[in-house]
Amino acid sequence: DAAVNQLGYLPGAAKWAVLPAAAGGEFRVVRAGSDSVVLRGATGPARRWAMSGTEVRLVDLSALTAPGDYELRADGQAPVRLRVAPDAYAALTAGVLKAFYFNRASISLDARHAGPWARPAGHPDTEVLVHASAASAQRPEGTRLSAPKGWYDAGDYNKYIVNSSITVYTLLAAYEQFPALFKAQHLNIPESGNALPDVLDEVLWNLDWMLAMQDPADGGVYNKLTNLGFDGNVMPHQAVGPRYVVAKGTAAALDFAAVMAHASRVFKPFDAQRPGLSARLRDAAVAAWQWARANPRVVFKNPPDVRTGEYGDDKLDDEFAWAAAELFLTTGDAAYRDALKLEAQPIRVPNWGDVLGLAWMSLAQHRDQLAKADAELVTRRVGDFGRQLAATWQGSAYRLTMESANDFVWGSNSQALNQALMLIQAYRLGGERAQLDAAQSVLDYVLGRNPLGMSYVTGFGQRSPLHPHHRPSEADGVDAPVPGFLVGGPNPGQQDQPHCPVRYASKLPALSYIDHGCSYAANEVAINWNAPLVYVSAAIQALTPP
Ligand code: 9MR
Repeated sequence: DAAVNQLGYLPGAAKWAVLPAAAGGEFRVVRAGSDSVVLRGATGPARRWAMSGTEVRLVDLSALTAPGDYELRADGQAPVRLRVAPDAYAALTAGVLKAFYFNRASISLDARHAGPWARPAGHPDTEVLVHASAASAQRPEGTRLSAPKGWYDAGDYNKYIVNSSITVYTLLAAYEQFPALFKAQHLNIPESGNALPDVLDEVLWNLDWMLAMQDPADGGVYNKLTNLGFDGNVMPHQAVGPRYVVAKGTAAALDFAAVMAHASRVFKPFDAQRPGLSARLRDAAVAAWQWARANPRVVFKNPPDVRTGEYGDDKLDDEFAWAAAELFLTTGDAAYRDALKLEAQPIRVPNWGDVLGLAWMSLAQHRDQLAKADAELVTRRVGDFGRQLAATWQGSAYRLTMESANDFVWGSNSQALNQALMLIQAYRLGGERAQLDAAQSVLDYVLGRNPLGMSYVTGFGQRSPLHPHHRPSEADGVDAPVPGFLVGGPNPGQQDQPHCPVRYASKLPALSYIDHGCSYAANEVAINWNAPLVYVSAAIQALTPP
């Protein structure tokens, strides 16, 4: 049957639907519940999409601009619901941001804010042990420190600096670029109604934890706060094993420096509400940077007794460049501009282990602070990258930027969304419509315009994951999963096999998915996957012409 964005489309948006090859001939769009045809045309030619191995036909429904509920009909196909609405993604942006609240450590979620997903507090993290790998003169092995709050990383209950960093950056960048949208938003979190926009309150919950992960003695930053092994399927308050801070590292210090420098700028206008916060964030950034300069190759590897997520990364050039870019923009100190070596830096789609794209993104946002030649370089490089991604989209049988098997990694949905994020940076510079339309197609893809006909966001869309790999969703006794979480998505790596007793139906990149709680390789949730969905959903809502 036809695959469409299950949350609908904005009136002025590009609107693509995908039909099976069998649906050659005419398509019709009718008003829901009637036979009155409002749009008709020929379906596109059948083309094979290598990512799913299937032949598909595209349909361009962009001419459908009047808000309303419709049905898409084609010969031999069941009718599919289609919605056009000026607020198509408002609930999504809020819901996907609210998921961060649902993943908060160290706080009980009460029914007023969490509804059926209310739960007792877990992980106070006020008595965290110093692991042997993190021991120092001032903090010997086995002594305790306090590092409460923060978000659980994913389906597990651990907190990782590297992954928190790209997550916080992406959320703060969404606010920085689209402040009006977020200022008008009401998330119904405990801080709602205070002087800060809800998104900033939510981010502060994690920033407070991150700050506590810095050793005040030397500016170094611990990689993670974790149990020794993953917990079983229990609720947070039942997961009471000892917690450790584990090894400082260069990637953690640089990611931390970048995020703190960025946050220092974003929170600056709120100095009256949070006296001293902006300066404190900046100072934390500088101290972490200095530690990294003195310790430039401390690559993190799990110590033998620690078996939780590693987020190991032995390529550190991108982290250096990102931190330098953010510190330059925050302090104006030319030494950071020199350390950045901008001309030599390539541009790529960002992910937790490759943060270079985030440097380009911040530099593009603050072109006015750059020397003329740098500003031109940024405009050209970001624009070219956007054009390249848009060209891939244009040539794709599925109208998607995900055209390489290499895109279907662990967390492929976030790879798609980070492609969209880069497209949007380019669109903001040059206003080339194909870049916005390509980003829209990515949003469509994660919301149902995909070969499985799945919206990959819990609680959103007609068919969405019911069994995400997310301990609270599995252990809370509520049928519906905790809402607003994007699952990782198709991943032919299938690293959860054979541990997960359920088999995948296919090894093809875009089909390699199962909606099962055991599937940590395709059906887990994670903060760094939700964040670019917040960003893209907000950006599309804010940027699409009416
Ligand atoms: O998102 C991470 C992915 O890029 C890695 O390939 C994978 C294996 O190392 O780990 C993923 O991150 C997981 C983390 O290690 C622990 N918490 C859950 C994360 C999402 O699955």
